[in-house]
Amino acid sequence: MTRTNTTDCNSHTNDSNNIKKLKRGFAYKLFYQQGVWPQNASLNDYYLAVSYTVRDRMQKMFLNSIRALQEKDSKIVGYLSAEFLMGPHLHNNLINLGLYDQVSRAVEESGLDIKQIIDHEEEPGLGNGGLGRLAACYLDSLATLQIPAIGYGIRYEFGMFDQEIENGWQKELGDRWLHPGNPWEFKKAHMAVEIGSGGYTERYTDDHGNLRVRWVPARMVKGIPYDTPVIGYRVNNVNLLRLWSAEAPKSFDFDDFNVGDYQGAVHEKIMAETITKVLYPNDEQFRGKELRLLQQYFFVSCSMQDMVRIHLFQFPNLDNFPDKFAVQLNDTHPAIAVPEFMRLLIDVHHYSWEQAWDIVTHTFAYTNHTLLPEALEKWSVDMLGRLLPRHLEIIYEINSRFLDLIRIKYPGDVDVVRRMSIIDESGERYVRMAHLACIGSHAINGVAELHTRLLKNHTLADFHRLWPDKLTNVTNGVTPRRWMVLSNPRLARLISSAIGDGWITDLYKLRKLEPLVDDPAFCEKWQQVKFENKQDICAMFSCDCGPVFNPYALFDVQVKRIHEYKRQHLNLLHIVNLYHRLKNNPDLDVPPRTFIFGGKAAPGYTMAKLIIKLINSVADVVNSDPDVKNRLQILFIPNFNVQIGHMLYPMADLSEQISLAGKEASGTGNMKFSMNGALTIGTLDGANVEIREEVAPENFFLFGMDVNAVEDLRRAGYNPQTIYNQNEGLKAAINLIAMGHFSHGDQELFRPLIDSLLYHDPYMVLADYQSYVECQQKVGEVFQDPGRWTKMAIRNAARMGKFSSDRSIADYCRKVWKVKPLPVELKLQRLPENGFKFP
Ligand code: GL9
Repeated sequence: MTRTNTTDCNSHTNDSNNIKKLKRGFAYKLFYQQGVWPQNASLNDYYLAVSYTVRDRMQKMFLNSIRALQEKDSKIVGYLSAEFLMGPHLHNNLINLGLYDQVSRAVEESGLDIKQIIDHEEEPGLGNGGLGRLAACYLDSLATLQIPAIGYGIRYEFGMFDQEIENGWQKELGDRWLHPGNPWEFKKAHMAVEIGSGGYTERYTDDHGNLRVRWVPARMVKGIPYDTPVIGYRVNNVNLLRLWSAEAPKSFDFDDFNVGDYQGAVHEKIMAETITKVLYPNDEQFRGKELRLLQQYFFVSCSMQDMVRIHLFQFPNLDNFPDKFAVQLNDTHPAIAVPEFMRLLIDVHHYSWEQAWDIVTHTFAYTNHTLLPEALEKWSVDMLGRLLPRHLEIIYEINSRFLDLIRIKYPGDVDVVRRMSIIDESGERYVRMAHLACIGSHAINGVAELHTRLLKNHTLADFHRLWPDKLTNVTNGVTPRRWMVLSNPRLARLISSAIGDGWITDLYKLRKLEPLVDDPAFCEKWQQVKFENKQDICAMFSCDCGPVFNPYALFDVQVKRIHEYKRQHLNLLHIVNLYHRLKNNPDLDVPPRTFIFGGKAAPGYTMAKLIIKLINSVADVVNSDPDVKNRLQILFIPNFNVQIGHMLYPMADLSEQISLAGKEASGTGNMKFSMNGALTIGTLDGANVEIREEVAPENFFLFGMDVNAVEDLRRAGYNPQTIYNQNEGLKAAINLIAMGHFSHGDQELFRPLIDSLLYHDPYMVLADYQSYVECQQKVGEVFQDPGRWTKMAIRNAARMGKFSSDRSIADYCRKVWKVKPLPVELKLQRLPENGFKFP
């Protein structure tokens, strides 16, 4: 597991030698690559010079990794994901390479500030939230566990929008992450592939008299791969993130240009390039947009063609493809890979249907990430047939063969046929992508125990009954490299000084912290770390005008996408209730609290945007009210992203995981908070259930209904108004909002939200309200006993072993992919003195 044969060495002379080389490297890159003198260089120039220098240090490992793959014929994981929310690269690469200290010294000796340079990086926000960030954590663990892998995705020109808050409302701005230049990617123009769309299919007889089908697309675009090396922690393995960008094929320009239609040529070019222009900012709300389907097909076809090419480089045919590649479908976004691979095998490589189906179903596995019915992807049959006529034919054939199987298995049961069909025929006809993914995969998994159970019993119950062994659980995890070592250096240092640094690659070792709850000196240091982390953020937000945050307060944090099922408004109702009580009773014995929110709302999700407005409106009133000064503060941090997450998880005392039970598939923020010593207030939802199991019930603030209670209440007929009428505290809080207390008397502004709560309350906010408020009361009491709180916090962190993405990836390797590590040796150390002799 440790890096072999590197030039890294702890000896002092080697250190100063390396620092000298690094400094020369910066100067060289600045001069030759950026082409500027130091006195004319911008911060961006320095950032690029440092990054290119670091990137060079990775090349040796990268090339050796490729050679190892070619020499030892080992299996590769192809992780297909429409989103990879990688976060900033420079800092992470420094940590994984073990170069952080040396580079920061070299930077410092060059007269620069490493923090400034690291913070300058524009993060690649190529994901919406949990799903995309999970893919990024998995790439880190794959490399660290020395599993050969390629992450395949889309190189969106505009990633997740930047969020600004204007007059309390969310405003979206385009994310121009590529604008300053991306030093981490390599364009591989020579590996371009061609992707078709539209057109028609035709039957023909080949030279051997075989009847075949071919697709004649109406349009072609080129897919260009951009490779970003993904480096493991202190190992030589470097994996690949290969993102595809769409370009018009050259022929377009030339043909049209020659006939004089310059504008037409440009138009075609623009149309082709829109495919990878922008990330859809939808949060679990499916919208059947044509461009989105094109994006999915584009990156999937590029990736499958790429894997086929890699395979045929080594083998004469595709018979043994599933021995060489395990392909994971990260949600249904890449599910079109099933008919696409069938098409490649049958139409291009001339396999029979049965042979092709055998290869396909041994290749793919599918992860489901949501139970929300409104999130399940279903494409209109008409649209899919128009864009991908051959794929629709193949889907029909898959479906017809599958339904034959069902009819044999369940004779006479027409209802099960209707339910399991890939085609939804209840109204306008749709292709259900989850069914396609299930049928085309050899393994299906949910992302937390509870989620998998609900998939088995509800969403995918028919499939589970048909194939009882196919559906398994792999609980999500997050990488402790980024989410502890990088983001919380104070805590990482404290932990390593107490138990050594083995925990970084074996998070179960954190267990060794447990006995230290009885070591007062250690507990005090633990508190000090948390306090300093809180001070950092207070320093950032202190100014003459705005509120100054009190680092002694309880930092109560909810950061995640804004969505009604995540119930940011439940949190708000508690805040308004607390404010109301403090106003009426200044002697109320509660600790000072700072409530922190962060998160983006999908631009078309009106209710989520209104919730943001409400948070900011309540903040305005509360923060400027002298009656609660220093006792109650609210902060909405704009533009929550990976970078801001680095700051927020380490300074939280309390982690809000308050979704309605049965709605959050897993959650991963919940894990990041606990690892960093925050206590959780949460429902029995997603991975909260397992977190509570690990940390023990007495170290977890549980409230609210469980899935059974939710189900019972819904069956019995849920009426939120009854609860409103019977609960004085709740009534007071809702009335304050409804009467315009936070909207300058405007009683209309928040009416849609209030009406939704009073007359529908789809996520049962009111039903869980009292339990939540009482639980928050308990939180406050425990916080007033710092000794007790600290012990609970240490126990939380100590028992987070299970939630390392290393454990998740080890599970996938064993249960799903059947792949083994391939340790990479550094055979090729440096370039030969006299250069290569080219073959
Ligand atoms: C999600 C689930 O909602 C989360 O509960 C889960 O932790 C992650 C990762 O498995 O996947 N599914 C999903 O569509 N999103 C998730 O976060 N949404 C976004 O990524 C915005």
